[in-house]
Amino acid sequence: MNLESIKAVQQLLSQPQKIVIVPHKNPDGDAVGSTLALYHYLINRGQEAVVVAPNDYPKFLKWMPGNENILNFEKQNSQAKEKIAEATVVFTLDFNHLGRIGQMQSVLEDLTVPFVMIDHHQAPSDYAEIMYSDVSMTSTCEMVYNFIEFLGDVDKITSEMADCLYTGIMTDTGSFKFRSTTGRTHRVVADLIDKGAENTQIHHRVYDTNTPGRLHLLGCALKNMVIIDKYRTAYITLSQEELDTYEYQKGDTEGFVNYGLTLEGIIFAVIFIENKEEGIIKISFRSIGEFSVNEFARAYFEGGGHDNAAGGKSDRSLKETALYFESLLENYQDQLQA
Ligand SMILES: [Mn+2]
Repeated sequence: MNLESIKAVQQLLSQPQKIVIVPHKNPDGDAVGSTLALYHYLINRGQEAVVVAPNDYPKFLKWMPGNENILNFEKQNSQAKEKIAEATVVFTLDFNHLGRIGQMQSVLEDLTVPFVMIDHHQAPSDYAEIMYSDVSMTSTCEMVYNFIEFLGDVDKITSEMADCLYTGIMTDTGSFKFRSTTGRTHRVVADLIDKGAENTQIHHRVYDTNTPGRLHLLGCALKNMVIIDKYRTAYITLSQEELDTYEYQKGDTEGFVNYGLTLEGIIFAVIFIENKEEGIIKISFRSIGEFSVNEFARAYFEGGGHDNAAGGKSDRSLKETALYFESLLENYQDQLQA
């Protein structure tokens, strides 16, 4: 974050503001953790602040301190709209394009108040007056830690904030193993533990939350896995019928895509999940090393994300999508073949 932006934030926060903090739609651990940590920080500074999430998120994220104060734009629509209408500043966290917030997009686009973006995804759009955008960062949570440090307030990080920030760094780094993880990341995490983050509890609360249905769905997903050794690729399909059979709940397929990468020699893993209600196939891409799934998702599946983790979608049927995907691999044989 450059000096000019830091000064601009300091200027904003030197006055009492009504602040709305927004994560992306289908918020993950990093989105919920970063918005709640910032929420606590701003409240502790004497600001009025509220987190408005575009929609609901999984139960394994609902233990975080301050969770009960998050407004769900879908379920508490009039209350959320009221808060947004009163806002004097909007913080958007863990996304960089207003298309990522679903029905909240048009409401936020109508605002004329300053926006502050804190985000680590590629290709930010230019809706925010103040931008802290850095694709080298593991997570928005690590950036919120930095943001608080830029403002000279690291000593004001409470155990509640530490719990939230730890969660987002942990989930966005696959428990500190993804390429973006640096020595600095570990120093931040170490400091968060010193400040009271309950690391063992957090791992347990986020990861040890399987239902029998989810484990059976995982079994089905693994059985469906197609391995294409030639291109060091593995992909999974899940049909709506299979999801229904195992009483799919929102968030149940989280992390399934990563199983492909646990196979020796596989560097590209994908999951295709049928969504009958939206009439699309939702896709997650993961890679190890140089192969950019961000570029792949952008080129063929109306998506994007990071170099090693991206999302996308398809309007074709599940079967056709998988066949189309397979046909694309030979375009990348120089990168995918061993
Ligand atoms: Mn993130």
